[in-house]
Amino acid sequence: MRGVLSPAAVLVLLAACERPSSTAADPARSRSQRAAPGDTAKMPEAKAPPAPMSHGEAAVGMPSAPVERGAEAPPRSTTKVHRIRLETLHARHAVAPGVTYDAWTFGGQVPGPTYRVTVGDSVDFTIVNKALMPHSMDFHAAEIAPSRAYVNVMPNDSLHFGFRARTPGVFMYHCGTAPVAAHIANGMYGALVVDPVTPRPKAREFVLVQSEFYLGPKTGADSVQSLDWQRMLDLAPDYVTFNGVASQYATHPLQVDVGEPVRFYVVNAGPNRVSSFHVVGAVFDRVYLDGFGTPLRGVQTFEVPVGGGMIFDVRLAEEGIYPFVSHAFADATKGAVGMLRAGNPSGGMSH
Ligand SMILES: [Cu+2]
Repeated sequence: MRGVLSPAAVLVLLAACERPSSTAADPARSRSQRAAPGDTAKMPEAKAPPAPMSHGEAAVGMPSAPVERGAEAPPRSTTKVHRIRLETLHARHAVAPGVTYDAWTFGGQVPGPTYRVTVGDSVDFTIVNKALMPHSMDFHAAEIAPSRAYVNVMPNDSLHFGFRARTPGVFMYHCGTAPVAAHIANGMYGALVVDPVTPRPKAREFVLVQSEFYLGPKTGADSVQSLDWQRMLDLAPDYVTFNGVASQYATHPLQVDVGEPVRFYVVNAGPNRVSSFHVVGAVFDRVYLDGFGTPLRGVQTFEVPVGGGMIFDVRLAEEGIYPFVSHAFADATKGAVGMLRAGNPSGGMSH
Protein backbone atom coordinates (compact mmCIF):
# COMPACT_ATOMS: atom_id res chain seq x y z
CA MET A 1 0.00 0.00 0.00
CA ARG A 2 1.76 3.08 -1.25
CA GLY A 3 2.49 5.84 1.24
CA VAL A 4 1.93 3.68 4.29
CA LEU A 5 4.42 2.16 6.69
CA SER A 6 3.51 -1.50 7.02
CA PRO A 7 3.84 -3.16 10.43
CA ALA A 8 6.79 -5.11 8.98
CA ALA A 9 8.51 -1.89 7.96
CA VAL A 10 8.01 -0.43 11.40
CA LEU A 11 9.44 -3.55 12.99
CA VAL A 12 12.51 -3.26 10.80
CA LEU A 13 12.82 0.33 12.00
CA LEU A 14 12.41 -0.72 15.59
CA ALA A 15 14.88 -3.57 15.16
CA ALA A 16 17.44 -1.16 13.75
CA CYS A 17 17.79 0.59 17.06
CA GLU A 18 18.38 -2.75 18.80
CA ARG A 19 21.49 -3.69 16.84
CA PRO A 20 24.88 -3.34 18.52
CA SER A 21 26.71 -0.32 17.17
CA SER A 22 29.89 -2.40 16.91
CA THR A 23 28.31 -4.26 14.00
CA ALA A 24 28.09 -1.11 11.95
CA ALA A 25 31.49 0.20 13.04
CA ASP A 26 33.45 -2.98 12.39
CA PRO A 27 32.84 -4.69 9.04
CA ALA A 28 35.05 -7.66 9.96
CA ARG A 29 33.00 -8.34 13.02
CA SER A 30 29.88 -7.94 10.95
CA ARG A 31 31.14 -10.58 8.44
CA SER A 32 32.11 -13.02 11.16
CA GLN A 33 28.71 -12.60 12.75
CA ARG A 34 27.01 -13.38 9.49
CA ALA A 35 29.16 -16.48 9.06
CA ALA A 36 28.69 -17.80 12.56
CA PRO A 37 26.54 -20.94 12.71
CA GLY A 38 23.39 -20.59 14.69
CA ASP A 39 23.15 -16.83 14.23
CA THR A 40 19.91 -17.10 12.33
CA ALA A 41 18.29 -18.20 15.54
CA LYS A 42 19.41 -14.97 17.19
CA MET A 43 18.70 -12.50 14.41
CA PRO A 44 15.64 -13.12 12.26
CA GLU A 45 16.12 -12.55 8.57
CA ALA A 46 14.27 -9.66 6.99
CA LYS A 47 11.85 -11.97 5.23
CA ALA A 48 10.71 -13.47 8.54
CA PRO A 49 7.12 -12.64 9.32
CA PRO A 50 6.71 -9.64 11.64
CA ALA A 51 5.53 -9.99 15.17
CA PRO A 52 1.85 -9.05 15.53
CA MET A 53 2.59 -5.53 16.67
CA SER A 54 -0.92 -4.24 16.66
CA HIS A 55 -2.63 -7.56 17.41
CA GLY A 56 -5.36 -6.49 15.03
CA GLU A 57 -3.75 -6.50 11.58
CA ALA A 58 -4.37 -2.76 11.42
CA ALA A 59 -1.94 -1.09 9.06
CA VAL A 60 0.15 1.54 10.76
CA GLY A 61 -1.23 4.95 9.95
CA MET A 62 -4.40 3.64 8.35
CA PRO A 63 -7.16 4.04 10.92
CA SER A 64 -10.52 2.56 10.03
CA ALA A 65 -12.22 4.25 12.98
CA PRO A 66 -11.64 7.26 15.26
CA VAL A 67 -9.00 6.85 17.93
CA GLU A 68 -10.38 5.32 21.11
CA ARG A 69 -8.68 7.77 23.40
CA GLY A 70 -6.93 10.98 22.38
CA ALA A 71 -3.51 11.63 23.91
CA GLU A 72 -3.57 15.43 23.93
CA ALA A 73 -3.00 16.88 27.40
CA PRO A 74 -5.77 19.01 28.87
CA PRO A 75 -4.95 22.74 29.07
CA ARG A 76 -3.30 24.32 32.08
CA SER A 77 -5.83 25.01 34.81
CA THR A 78 -7.52 28.38 35.17
CA THR A 79 -9.24 27.81 38.51
CA LYS A 80 -7.95 27.46 42.05
CA VAL A 81 -10.56 24.95 43.22
CA HIS A 82 -11.23 21.78 41.25
CA ARG A 83 -14.45 19.99 42.09
CA ILE A 84 -14.07 16.43 40.85
CA ARG A 85 -16.87 13.90 41.10
CA LEU A 86 -15.99 10.44 39.87
CA GLU A 87 -18.28 7.46 39.61
CA THR A 88 -16.86 3.97 39.87
CA LEU A 89 -18.68 1.62 37.57
CA HIS A 90 -18.01 -1.57 35.70
CA ALA A 91 -18.00 -1.20 31.92
CA ARG A 92 -16.86 -2.96 28.80
CA HIS A 93 -13.59 -1.73 27.37
CA ALA A 94 -12.03 -2.42 23.96
CA VAL A 95 -8.38 -3.30 24.66
CA ALA A 96 -7.69 -4.06 21.00
CA PRO A 97 -9.84 -4.55 17.89
CA GLY A 98 -12.21 -7.40 18.66
CA VAL A 99 -11.03 -7.76 22.25
CA THR A 100 -13.56 -6.65 24.84
CA TYR A 101 -12.64 -6.57 28.51
CA ASP A 102 -14.90 -6.53 31.55
CA ALA A 103 -13.31 -3.45 33.11
CA TRP A 104 -13.68 -1.75 36.46
CA THR A 105 -13.50 1.98 35.81
CA PHE A 106 -13.42 5.52 37.01
CA GLY A 107 -16.02 7.34 34.97
CA GLY A 108 -16.68 4.47 32.56
CA GLN A 109 -13.31 4.74 30.79
CA VAL A 110 -9.83 3.19 30.97
CA PRO A 111 -7.76 5.03 31.99
CA GLY A 112 -9.99 7.33 34.01
CA PRO A 113 -10.14 11.02 33.07
CA THR A 114 -6.91 13.03 33.01
CA TYR A 115 -6.92 15.98 35.41
CA ARG A 116 -4.67 19.02 35.50
CA VAL A 117 -4.16 21.43 38.36
CA THR A 118 -1.49 23.92 39.42
CA VAL A 119 0.58 23.91 42.60
CA GLY A 120 -1.49 25.60 45.30
CA ASP A 121 -4.83 24.55 43.80
CA SER A 122 -7.36 22.67 45.90
CA VAL A 123 -8.99 19.44 44.79
CA ASP A 124 -12.46 18.91 46.23
CA PHE A 125 -13.11 15.25 45.48
CA THR A 126 -16.17 13.01 45.67
CA ILE A 127 -16.18 9.33 44.75
CA VAL A 128 -19.59 7.74 44.08
CA ASN A 129 -19.64 3.96 43.91
CA LYS A 130 -22.07 2.68 41.29
CA ALA A 131 -20.58 -0.81 41.25
CA LEU A 132 -21.57 -3.91 43.19
CA MET A 133 -18.35 -4.13 45.19
CA PRO A 134 -16.25 -1.74 47.29
CA HIS A 135 -13.90 0.68 45.53
CA SER A 136 -11.78 3.62 46.67
CA MET A 137 -9.41 6.35 45.50
CA ASP A 138 -5.71 6.98 46.08
CA PHE A 139 -4.26 10.20 44.61
CA HIS A 140 -0.48 9.99 44.54
CA ALA A 141 -0.40 13.78 44.33
CA ALA A 142 -2.15 14.18 47.69
CA GLU A 143 -0.43 14.33 51.06
CA ILE A 144 -3.14 13.16 53.40
CA ALA A 145 -3.83 10.25 55.77
CA PRO A 146 -4.82 7.14 53.80
CA SER A 147 -6.63 5.85 56.86
CA ARG A 148 -9.02 8.78 56.53
CA ALA A 149 -9.32 9.35 52.78
CA TYR A 150 -8.34 6.16 50.99
CA VAL A 151 -10.99 3.96 52.53
CA ASN A 152 -13.41 1.59 50.88
CA VAL A 153 -16.64 3.04 49.58
CA MET A 154 -19.48 0.54 49.61
CA PRO A 155 -21.88 0.09 46.67
CA ASN A 156 -24.31 3.00 46.33
CA ASP A 157 -22.31 5.02 48.85
CA SER A 158 -20.01 8.00 48.38
CA LEU A 159 -17.03 9.63 50.07
CA HIS A 160 -15.75 13.18 50.01
CA PHE A 161 -12.28 14.51 50.79
CA GLY A 162 -10.02 17.31 49.67
CA PHE A 163 -6.35 18.12 49.33
CA ARG A 164 -4.08 20.88 48.13
CA ALA A 165 -1.58 20.05 45.38
CA ARG A 166 1.85 20.96 46.73
CA THR A 167 4.32 19.21 44.41
CA PRO A 168 4.56 19.61 40.64
CA GLY A 169 4.75 16.54 38.45
CA VAL A 170 2.60 13.94 36.80
CA PHE A 171 0.96 11.58 39.24
CA MET A 172 -0.94 8.34 39.17
CA TYR A 173 -4.30 7.94 40.80
CA HIS A 174 -5.91 4.54 41.35
CA CYS A 175 -8.32 2.45 43.30
CA GLY A 176 -6.67 1.19 46.48
CA THR A 177 -9.15 -1.48 47.47
CA ALA A 178 -7.65 -4.90 48.14
CA PRO A 179 -6.52 -6.79 46.22
CA VAL A 180 -5.09 -3.65 44.68
CA ALA A 181 -3.47 -5.60 41.84
CA ALA A 182 -6.89 -6.71 40.64
CA HIS A 183 -8.43 -3.25 40.86
CA ILE A 184 -5.56 -1.74 38.89
CA ALA A 185 -5.33 -4.58 36.38
CA ASN A 186 -9.04 -4.18 35.75
CA GLY A 187 -8.66 -0.54 34.77
CA MET A 188 -9.00 1.69 37.83
CA TYR A 189 -6.27 4.29 37.30
CA GLY A 190 -5.53 7.61 35.67
CA ALA A 191 -3.22 10.61 35.56
CA LEU A 192 -3.18 13.93 37.40
CA VAL A 193 -0.82 16.62 36.09
CA VAL A 194 0.31 19.20 38.64
CA ASP A 195 1.86 22.23 36.95
CA PRO A 196 4.43 24.43 38.64
CA VAL A 197 3.25 27.98 39.33
CA THR A 198 5.72 29.22 36.72
CA PRO A 199 4.64 27.38 33.59
CA ARG A 200 6.97 24.95 31.92
CA PRO A 201 8.26 26.08 28.49
CA LYS A 202 5.57 25.96 25.86
CA ALA A 203 5.29 22.60 24.07
CA ARG A 204 2.87 20.32 22.30
CA GLU A 205 1.79 18.11 25.16
CA PHE A 206 0.58 14.52 25.38
CA VAL A 207 -0.42 12.31 28.30
CA LEU A 208 0.33 8.58 28.14
CA VAL A 209 -0.75 6.10 30.79
CA GLN A 210 0.94 2.73 30.33
CA SER A 211 -0.85 -0.31 31.72
CA GLU A 212 -1.25 -4.06 31.29
CA PHE A 213 -4.17 -6.40 30.62
CA TYR A 214 -4.25 -10.07 31.65
CA LEU A 215 -7.01 -11.88 29.81
CA GLY A 216 -8.90 -14.91 30.96
CA PRO A 217 -10.87 -17.08 28.53
CA LYS A 218 -13.70 -15.58 26.50
CA THR A 219 -17.03 -15.99 28.21
CA GLY A 220 -20.63 -15.63 27.17
CA ALA A 221 -22.15 -15.13 23.77
CA ASP A 222 -20.39 -11.77 23.38
CA SER A 223 -16.94 -13.14 24.29
CA VAL A 224 -16.10 -10.63 26.99
CA GLN A 225 -12.83 -11.38 28.77
CA SER A 226 -11.94 -10.65 32.37
CA LEU A 227 -8.89 -10.76 34.60
CA ASP A 228 -6.77 -13.92 34.72
CA TRP A 229 -5.40 -13.68 38.25
CA GLN A 230 -2.65 -16.25 37.75
CA ARG A 231 -1.35 -14.55 34.60
CA MET A 232 -1.26 -11.33 36.56
CA LEU A 233 0.74 -12.98 39.36
CA ASP A 234 3.05 -14.48 36.72
CA LEU A 235 3.65 -11.00 35.20
CA ALA A 236 2.50 -12.30 31.82
CA PRO A 237 0.24 -9.68 30.26
CA ASP A 238 -1.56 -10.25 26.97
CA TYR A 239 -1.51 -6.53 26.20
CA VAL A 240 0.55 -3.57 27.31
CA THR A 241 -1.08 -0.33 26.28
CA PHE A 242 -0.74 3.42 26.15
CA ASN A 243 -4.04 4.93 27.30
CA GLY A 244 -5.81 1.61 27.50
CA VAL A 245 -5.78 0.43 23.89
CA ALA A 246 -2.98 -1.60 22.27
CA SER A 247 -1.05 0.27 19.57
CA GLN A 248 -3.78 2.89 19.11
CA TYR A 249 -1.25 5.61 18.29
CA ALA A 250 0.36 3.39 15.68
CA THR A 251 -2.90 3.37 13.75
CA HIS A 252 -3.56 6.98 14.83
CA PRO A 253 -0.14 8.73 14.91
CA LEU A 254 0.34 11.84 17.02
CA GLN A 255 0.92 14.81 14.70
CA VAL A 256 3.66 17.30 15.59
CA ASP A 257 5.75 19.85 13.73
CA VAL A 258 9.40 19.33 12.86
CA GLY A 259 11.58 20.86 15.55
CA GLU A 260 8.77 21.96 17.84
CA PRO A 261 9.03 21.16 21.55
CA VAL A 262 7.03 18.03 22.35
CA ARG A 263 6.25 16.97 25.91
CA PHE A 264 5.08 13.59 27.14
CA TYR A 265 3.56 13.22 30.58
CA VAL A 266 3.95 9.49 31.17
CA VAL A 267 2.34 7.61 34.06
CA ASN A 268 2.95 3.91 34.48
CA ALA A 269 -0.10 2.33 36.11
CA GLY A 270 1.25 -1.20 35.76
CA PRO A 271 0.30 -3.08 37.81
CA ASN A 272 3.59 -4.89 37.20
CA ARG A 273 5.75 -3.86 34.24
CA VAL A 274 8.32 -1.06 34.36
CA SER A 275 8.12 1.23 31.32
CA SER A 276 11.39 1.96 29.49
CA PHE A 277 10.20 5.00 27.57
CA HIS A 278 12.04 5.79 24.34
CA VAL A 279 11.43 7.71 21.14
CA VAL A 280 13.11 6.06 18.16
CA GLY A 281 15.17 8.63 16.25
CA ALA A 282 15.39 11.16 19.06
CA VAL A 283 17.22 11.94 22.30
CA PHE A 284 15.23 13.51 25.11
CA ASP A 285 16.21 17.15 25.69
CA ARG A 286 15.00 16.84 29.27
CA VAL A 287 13.63 14.18 31.58
CA TYR A 288 12.02 15.44 34.77
CA LEU A 289 12.17 12.72 37.40
CA ASP A 290 8.65 12.31 38.68
CA GLY A 291 8.05 15.61 36.91
CA PHE A 292 9.90 17.76 39.43
CA GLY A 293 13.26 19.40 40.01
CA THR A 294 16.29 19.79 37.79
CA PRO A 295 15.86 17.65 34.69
CA LEU A 296 18.31 15.16 33.28
CA ARG A 297 19.65 16.27 29.90
CA GLY A 298 20.36 14.25 26.78
CA VAL A 299 18.71 10.96 27.70
CA GLN A 300 17.98 8.11 25.26
CA THR A 301 15.65 5.97 27.40
CA PHE A 302 14.32 6.38 30.89
CA GLU A 303 12.33 4.17 33.17
CA VAL A 304 8.94 5.05 34.50
CA PRO A 305 8.46 2.89 37.58
CA VAL A 306 5.15 1.25 38.30
CA GLY A 307 3.15 3.81 40.21
CA GLY A 308 5.36 6.67 39.00
CA GLY A 309 5.33 9.42 36.43
CA MET A 310 7.97 11.18 34.33
CA ILE A 311 7.95 14.16 32.01
CA PHE A 312 9.87 13.86 28.74
CA ASP A 313 10.75 16.82 26.50
CA VAL A 314 11.86 16.02 22.97
CA ARG A 315 12.18 17.59 19.50
CA LEU A 316 12.09 15.69 16.23
CA ALA A 317 14.89 16.79 13.91
CA GLU A 318 13.36 16.18 10.50
CA GLU A 319 10.17 15.14 8.79
CA GLY A 320 9.24 11.52 9.30
CA ILE A 321 7.62 8.87 11.43
CA TYR A 322 9.11 8.32 14.88
CA PRO A 323 7.93 5.35 16.96
CA PHE A 324 7.68 5.75 20.71
CA VAL A 325 7.84 2.57 22.74
CA SER A 326 8.54 0.90 25.96
CA HIS A 327 11.98 -0.37 25.01
CA ALA A 328 11.20 -3.55 26.91
CA PHE A 329 10.33 -4.91 23.50
CA ALA A 330 8.13 -7.75 24.57
CA ASP A 331 5.84 -5.03 25.90
CA ALA A 332 6.11 -2.99 22.68
CA THR A 333 5.10 -6.12 20.78
CA LYS A 334 2.10 -6.42 23.07
CA GLY A 335 0.94 -2.90 22.28
CA ALA A 336 3.17 -0.39 24.08
CA VAL A 337 4.02 1.35 20.83
CA GLY A 338 2.83 4.47 19.07
CA MET A 339 3.99 6.85 16.35
CA LEU A 340 4.84 10.52 16.18
CA ARG A 341 4.37 12.03 12.73
CA ALA A 342 6.61 15.06 12.29
CA GLY A 343 5.58 17.38 9.51
CA ASN A 344 4.15 15.88 6.36
CA PRO A 345 6.67 13.27 5.28
CA SER A 346 6.53 12.10 1.70
CA GLY A 347 5.92 8.39 1.67
CA GLY A 348 4.67 8.79 5.18
CA MET A 349 1.37 7.97 6.70
CA SER A 350 -1.90 9.00 5.21
CA HIS A 351 -3.63 9.81 8.47
CU1 LIG B 1 -11.60 -0.60 42.87
